[in-house]
Amino acid sequence: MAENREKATDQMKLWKESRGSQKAETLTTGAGVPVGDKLNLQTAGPRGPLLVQDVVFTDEMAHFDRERIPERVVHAKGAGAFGYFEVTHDITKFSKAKVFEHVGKRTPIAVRFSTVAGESGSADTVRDPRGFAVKFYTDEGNWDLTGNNTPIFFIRDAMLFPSFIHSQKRNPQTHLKDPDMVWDFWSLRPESLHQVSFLFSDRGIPDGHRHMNGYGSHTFKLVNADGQPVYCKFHYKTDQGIKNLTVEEADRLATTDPDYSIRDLFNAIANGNFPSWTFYIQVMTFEQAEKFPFNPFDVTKVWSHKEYPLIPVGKLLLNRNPLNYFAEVEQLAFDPSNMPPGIEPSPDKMLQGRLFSYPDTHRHRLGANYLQLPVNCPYRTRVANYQRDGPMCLSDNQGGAPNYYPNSFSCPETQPACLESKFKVSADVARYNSADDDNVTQVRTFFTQVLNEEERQRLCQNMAGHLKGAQLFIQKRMVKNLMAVHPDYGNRVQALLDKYNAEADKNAIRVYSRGGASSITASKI
Ligand code: HDE
Repeated sequence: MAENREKATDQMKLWKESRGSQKAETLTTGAGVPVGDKLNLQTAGPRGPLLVQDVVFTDEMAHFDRERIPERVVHAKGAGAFGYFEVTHDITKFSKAKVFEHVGKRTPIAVRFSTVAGESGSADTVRDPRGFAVKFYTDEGNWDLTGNNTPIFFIRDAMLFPSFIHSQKRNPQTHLKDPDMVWDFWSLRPESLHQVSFLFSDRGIPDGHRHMNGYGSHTFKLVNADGQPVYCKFHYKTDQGIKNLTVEEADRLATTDPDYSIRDLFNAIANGNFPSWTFYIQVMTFEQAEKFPFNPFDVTKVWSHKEYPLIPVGKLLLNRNPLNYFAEVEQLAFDPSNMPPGIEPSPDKMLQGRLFSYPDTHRHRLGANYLQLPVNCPYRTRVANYQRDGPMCLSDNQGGAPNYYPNSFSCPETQPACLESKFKVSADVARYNSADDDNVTQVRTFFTQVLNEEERQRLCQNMAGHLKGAQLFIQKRMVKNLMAVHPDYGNRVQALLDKYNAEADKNAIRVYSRGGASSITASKI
């Protein structure tokens, strides 16, 4: 059996083999001073006490005490890998970005896949959206397409994001996941219906990270060399084919192999079975956007593929595992505001909110100089600016170059060709309420046309199986929202809830008649 172990399990053995007959390195302190003994404290006599001068010990222990950095506030559990993006189709008429410069051009990429709500030790096979973030190390700086495995999102106004995430994480008192919180928020915000329906469908539990699509989700802008902009969406479709786990299999794996998706990705790449995705865009002109029947910048909705067909662009391929998880995955920092010339944000309120949040969280999590870390630095270009100093400055800090602008002493200059495209805005400043921006039409299409009968059944079962944990008034509000999508959707979920609630009542009666103190009607309050 030991002979047939998978690559991920054999990492230590393979590491040793890779060293061949090389002589063992000299063990040192963090300062590079050779260490004579790494097993025994320096003590006064065999029974102690310990001497403060044992710097071999204090150097080791003090560093150990500081090993953990804050985990990502969302998307904490993840797997990463490296590879390249290759252009297969010319889209220079839409974008001047160097990454799309010519067919055959390859740009190195880093990708991180993740679940959203769980902590960094949580199980991979939970029902949750999956993060699918791609960093392109382009000739004109990094482009981070920080997407998910769904083309849509739960909310359309960034103001709601912290509350939405709180509702999916742990109860502030019990520190437990709380179905009341989850469904209270979702049922109060019907714009989440589309994503919630996707989430409780089969695609809510992908079979590892290789068998799912990725999406930029938001509407972006592409700008060509003549300065002409169009709106666009990004899609990356798995070449491995879509595969999802059944609820039973996912539950089993959550206990037997909670790191299933990390392991699957690592082994596939280690075995030379490199996963790839075909990269497409959808394009919408500004004129089309004006006449569009709904807000084209609403991330809770998709653009019809019939009216806005997928245009092939290239391929993403992953062919290298991280050499060190902490250095290359835990410290990997994505930021939707990293956009090289030719790619710009649309007015999407969610995207605009993200432009602030990501670099802000990185400065907290990794420090002000996080962009100097090897995995984050735009190594295919040279950073030249007027930023200096800060903790953990890893570079030469731009040496003797002037640190103010303008100056008279040879300095990095701006490039007018790289100016953002101009756009007109004329509107009253206000806090616009977008809660009722048609929350049901596309969900109805999803329920009635995208899913087949068996998939609809599983969606309702999965949803009711979770919603049953919420209080009755929340269940009712949610079912009312589903009714607005389609009576069949609402009725099916209600019928299942009735069954579950009756069973719960029966169990409560049993407990009560055995002398349990809790009220039979407690679940109905
Ligand atoms: Fe994120 N999100 N998000 N998100 N998100 C983070 O950044 C945030 C949203 C996504 O593998 C955080 O580095 C706000 C949509 C991925 O490292 C944080 C809003 C989409 C990852 C953050 C959103 C995403 C994150 C947490 C609403 C899909 C993991 C740690 C305005 C299109 C990236 C971090 C990785 C991570 C904020 C909504 C995808 C806090 C404020 C929509 C894949 O900055």
